[in-house]
Amino acid sequence: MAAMIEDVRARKVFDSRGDATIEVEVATAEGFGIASAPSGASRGKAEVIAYPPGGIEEAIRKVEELIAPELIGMSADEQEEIDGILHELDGTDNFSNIGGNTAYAVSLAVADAAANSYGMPLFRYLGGLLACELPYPLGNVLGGGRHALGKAPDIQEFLVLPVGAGSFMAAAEANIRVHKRVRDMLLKVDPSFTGGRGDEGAWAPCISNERALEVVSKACEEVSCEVGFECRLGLDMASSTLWDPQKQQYVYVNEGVRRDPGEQLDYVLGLIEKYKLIYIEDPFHEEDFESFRELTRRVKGCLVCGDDLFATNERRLKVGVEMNSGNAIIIKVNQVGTLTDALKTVKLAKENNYLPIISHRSGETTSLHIAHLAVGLGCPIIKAGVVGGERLAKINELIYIEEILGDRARMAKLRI
Ligand code: 2PG
Ligand code: MG
Repeated sequence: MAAMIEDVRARKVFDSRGDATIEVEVATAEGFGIASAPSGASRGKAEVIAYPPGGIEEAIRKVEELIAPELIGMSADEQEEIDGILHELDGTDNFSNIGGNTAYAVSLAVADAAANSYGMPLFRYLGGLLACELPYPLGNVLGGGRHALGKAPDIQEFLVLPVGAGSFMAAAEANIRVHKRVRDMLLKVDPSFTGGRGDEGAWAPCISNERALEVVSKACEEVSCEVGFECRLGLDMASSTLWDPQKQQYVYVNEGVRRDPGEQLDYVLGLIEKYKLIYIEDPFHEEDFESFRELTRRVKGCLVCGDDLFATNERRLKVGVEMNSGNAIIIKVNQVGTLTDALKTVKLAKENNYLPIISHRSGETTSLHIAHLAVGLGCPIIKAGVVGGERLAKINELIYIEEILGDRARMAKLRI
């Protein structure tokens, strides 16, 4: 049995913020797999708990003493069973016992090991021979919020989506061009700009939200003309980080503005119209399914995406589907813990015309898995950042996947 699990090990490594994270290695009879967990700075309340009470050390112990003995002797292609065992061993509904990041690293390392044991790239193992569609990269070029310090914008991410690109390579190049153009423009509008960047490699200047929107939208326009296809603007407002539940207001600290839910809706509608936004993520806080529904009803040609709102959780997406809240969903596997859980959410999303967007986290390692998940699971968009080694690891892997798919490679269909 090529994929029979012979050993499972865990260790502490570091992510792009320099924070400790867990890495798991799975050895099989004829291969191996390895995965390390990313981590978020703007985490949703509905996400699973990242680590057990004793932190990473306890997580490592649990992999070696509790999880490894159960998995050894199983086949790494029994993904669903293995993910089920992780749930059983944990015994809670939020992975607070073994840790969601522990579950994530084991689950992904198992999938990685199965693919490797059968001599297949992970995307093909997951998606079969028909998995030939490359995602559009949604790239963070300017940002603030929890991902930066000082007087950077309150809005967490200003993003570019190169919707007209004919190939992944062209799309990646366009995003890099916009990122560079934004820097050149910032040098003119922010005298204090030092070239500082936030956690995901996006520029973090001391300018207002509105000025940032003007800069990025102009950069998108210029680059669109140069490359000959459309690059559009999007935002991740990460609104749960702005929301003050006591006052029932969104607090834009640097801008010095507070907005109640009605004003927030008007503000967001105004931004979508003025800047022709193609994408808006978490425009409202994570419990406000109603405002998501209202916005989705009132806009055309814009993806209204839930990140903290759904937390990659099938149950929460079901609520969204019933209420028509949003039309796109961020998929971050470590928000739910295992690959099987995330697959169920992706399936439900597709059945209900929610566009699934596979996503990195603000704290990343150089793990490549999300590049493979995008193609293997058929996610038409990947949110992976534009520059920085841990971001480009995913982009470069997709360039490689595009190459090995050769003539069969094509860009995903975007129905927006
Ligand atoms: C987000 C992410 C990634 P974090 O809000 O979408 O961009 O941030 O990983 O900090 O949750
Ligand atoms: Mg988000």
